[in-house]
Amino acid sequence: MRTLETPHIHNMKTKLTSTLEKAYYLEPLTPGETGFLLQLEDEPSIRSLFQTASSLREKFFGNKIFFYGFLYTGTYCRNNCNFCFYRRSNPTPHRYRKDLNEIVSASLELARSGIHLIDLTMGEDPLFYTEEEENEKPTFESITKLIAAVKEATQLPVMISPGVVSPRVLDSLINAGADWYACYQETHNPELFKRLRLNQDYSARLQTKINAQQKGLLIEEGILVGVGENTGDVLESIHVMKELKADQVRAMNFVPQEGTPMQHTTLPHPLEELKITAVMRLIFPDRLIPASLDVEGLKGLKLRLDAGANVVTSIVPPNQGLAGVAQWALDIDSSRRTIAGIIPVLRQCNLKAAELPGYVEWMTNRKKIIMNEIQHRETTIKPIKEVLQ
Ligand code: SAM
Ligand code: MD0
Ligand code: SF4
Repeated sequence: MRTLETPHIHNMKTKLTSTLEKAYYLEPLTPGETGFLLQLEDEPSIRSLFQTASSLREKFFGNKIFFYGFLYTGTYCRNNCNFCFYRRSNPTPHRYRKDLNEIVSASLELARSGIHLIDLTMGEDPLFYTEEEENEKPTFESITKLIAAVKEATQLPVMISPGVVSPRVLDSLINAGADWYACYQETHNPELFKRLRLNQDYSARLQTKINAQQKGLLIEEGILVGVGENTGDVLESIHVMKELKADQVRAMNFVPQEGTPMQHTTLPHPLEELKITAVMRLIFPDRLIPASLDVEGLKGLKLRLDAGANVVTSIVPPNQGLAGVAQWALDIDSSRRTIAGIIPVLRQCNLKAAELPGYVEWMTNRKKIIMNEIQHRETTIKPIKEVLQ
């Protein structure tokens, strides 16, 4: 039979099939193979990548999806990250500090709607640090009280995203009942980091995650996509995430923000985040990988689930003056960032909401695995170049 397929296309297809097969049977991929997948451009190949990612999710998690409620408790920040709407120098955002009662009642609303975890996220509010330095009061007291109150009211797992904090603060967060520490490096290229997170210390940020993990918190690591990285940088990030043994890993496409130095940056192609998400599922088949509503809202959910994500994040209760991060308003007050909004999309994907005990059981098992693994780990993470030598 005659075929129009050139030898080059034929080789590509063979390479794709064998790489995806390897991943499906849980054989580790080389950086070359991972880079090849990240650079796929034609639709049929990307579709095959997504199918393998979804099959791996099914292998490890069945058809069950987890839900995270998101509460941006305060939008004041001492930092000046170039990509962030809430950077100190931006006069545009509405700044607020929600009080304990408001957050507890929003948490209860989320809990009643059926979410599995409450993510308490905040800017690095200058008030937290003034307390620490000037009064030597128990640091981050307002946050620890908030964690304890939310836990008591909802009995749900709590994730906390306070930015870089000291070991002493981590201890207080744990004592208050935090289960997860989320802190995204954005990139694992220290030069690019410097340009994104102005005047912040690359190593201190990474070290806080290692400290949190050693103290028994589950950790989330993430990258920002479309901020000047290349495929090598993404490979480096995947390598560090592997070494770090992060329990939840994510990629989010950059959303340019009004009033920031990066407001005119060209938008990344929507497929970029999705390809990285799918590749993460291949490399980290047993981990949690978010489909965030904070980038494209509800309309972007199906594709993220198709790419192998298994947690819907950034579910925000409507009409309470609570903001998103990358999308401060999108789909919030129209009640589309809710479980009721999500369920029809899940149905289209043949997926279902997990039960809470299933989520708690995953966390318990993962804690056991990680405690065992990190006992035998070196405390410094070497760049991929050194590992490959
Ligand atoms: N202030 C804490 C910190 O920086 O770790 C926690 C909140 S921070 C706003 C959470 C994450 O949102 C950032 O690490 C970044 O990955 C993501 N993010 C912020 N601005 C974004 C944007 N414009 N587009 C996409 N993601 C963004
Ligand atoms: C999200 N807006 O899940 C949230 C945020 C912080 N832990 C998470 C980036 O998309
Ligand atoms: Fe502050 Fe976090 Fe935004 Fe950076 S990303 S400016 S630390 S809120």
